[in-house]
Formats: sequence, C-alpha cells, structure tokens
Amino acid sequence: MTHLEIVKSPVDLGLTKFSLLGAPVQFQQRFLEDICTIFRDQEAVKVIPPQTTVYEVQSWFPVSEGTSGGLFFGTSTIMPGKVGTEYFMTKGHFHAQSDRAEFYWGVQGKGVLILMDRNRKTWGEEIYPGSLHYIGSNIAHRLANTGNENLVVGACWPSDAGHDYDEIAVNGFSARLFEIEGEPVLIAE
Ligand code: PAN
Ligand code: ZN
Repeated sequence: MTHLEIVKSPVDLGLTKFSLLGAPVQFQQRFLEDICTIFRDQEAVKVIPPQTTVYEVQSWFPVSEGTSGGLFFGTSTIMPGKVGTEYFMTKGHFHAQSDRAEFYWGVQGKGVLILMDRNRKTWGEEIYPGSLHYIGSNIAHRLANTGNENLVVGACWPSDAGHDYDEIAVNGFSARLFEIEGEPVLIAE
C-alpha cells in the first residue's frame, strides 16, 4: 500500500477571529489620509485623525498576479465610522480585465455593497453574515459599513482580474451612501 501525502493548507479562514491565518497571507491597511478624496464632505475629513484606519484587506495569492486560470482570496474588514454622514467605505474599482467576475460574502457586521455598471447605473445589495454577492463582469464594486461593529466580507476573484482604480478615482460612483435619520440611503449624485 502506498501512503500518499495529506497536508494542511497553508491558509486557514480563521473562523473564530474572522482573520485569515497563515504564512502566505498579505496584509494591506488603508488610512483615512490615503483615501480621503473618495468622501464627499472634505470639511468633515479634517476633523478625523488622518491615521484612522478605514479598512484592512488580508489576501492570499496562491499564484502570481496575472496568471490565467488561478484564483485569489481575500477578507476585507471595513471599520465602523462615517465622514460627515457618509459611511466608511472602500475605494472601489472595476477589474482591469473588465470581464472578470468576483464573489463576495458577508461574514460579520452589516453593510451595503455598492455596484455600478458601465452606463453608470448604481445600485446596492445588503450585506449581512451569510449574504452572497455575485459581481458580474464590468461592474464596479465598493463596500460600505453601515453598522456599529466591523464589517467583514470574504472575496474570491480570478488571478488575472487586476484592479482599475483610476476610473473611480476620476469619475466616482454615480451614487453615495449616507446615513439619513439613522438609516442608510443611497443617493444619486
Ligand atoms: C477586494 C477589494 C477590497 C478592497 O478584495 O480589493 O475589498 O477594496 P479596494 O480594492 O476597492 O480598495 C476585491 O474586490 N478584489 O478584487
Ligand atoms: Zn474586485
């Protein structure tokens, strides 16, 4: 009888701490000062310490960036908070290879996935633990935390998708998510 190898995967979902564990995991942190231009109210930006963490991303890249046929995996954690009445959110992007899709799923907390197509039609999907989101090709995507605790969202996307941040940096999304009378409201620009 030949005994074949059974090994442990190098990365663990970290279900108890909602944090990817393992040597290959890469960590990225976005401070308010890095991304402040994405928010509408620039006066409100000034009253928040620039070193405030808005979100963190942990990623596992089992193959090199640009490999066709591979997959990447990530966990995004968006902190609770607002700039004025606009919820803390990610920069948002289209994929550079714009026909590449992605799955997101809610793990902890609550929020809204803001989606926009190439005709600049924007809509939102509610995120909660267990919510599952298919982000089709040519759909820009951004996460916003509408709760009082961390919003943790899992993601899986093709290793040749890439990120196009420029389009959103220049033109933004066509709607923004504000808190109005205690509720999240998506308002067209
Ligand atoms: C996610 C995002 C992550 C951070 O892993 O990259 O939520 O958002 P930004 O990249 O917009 O700053 C993903 O969508 N990857 O494709
Ligand atoms: Zn993406």
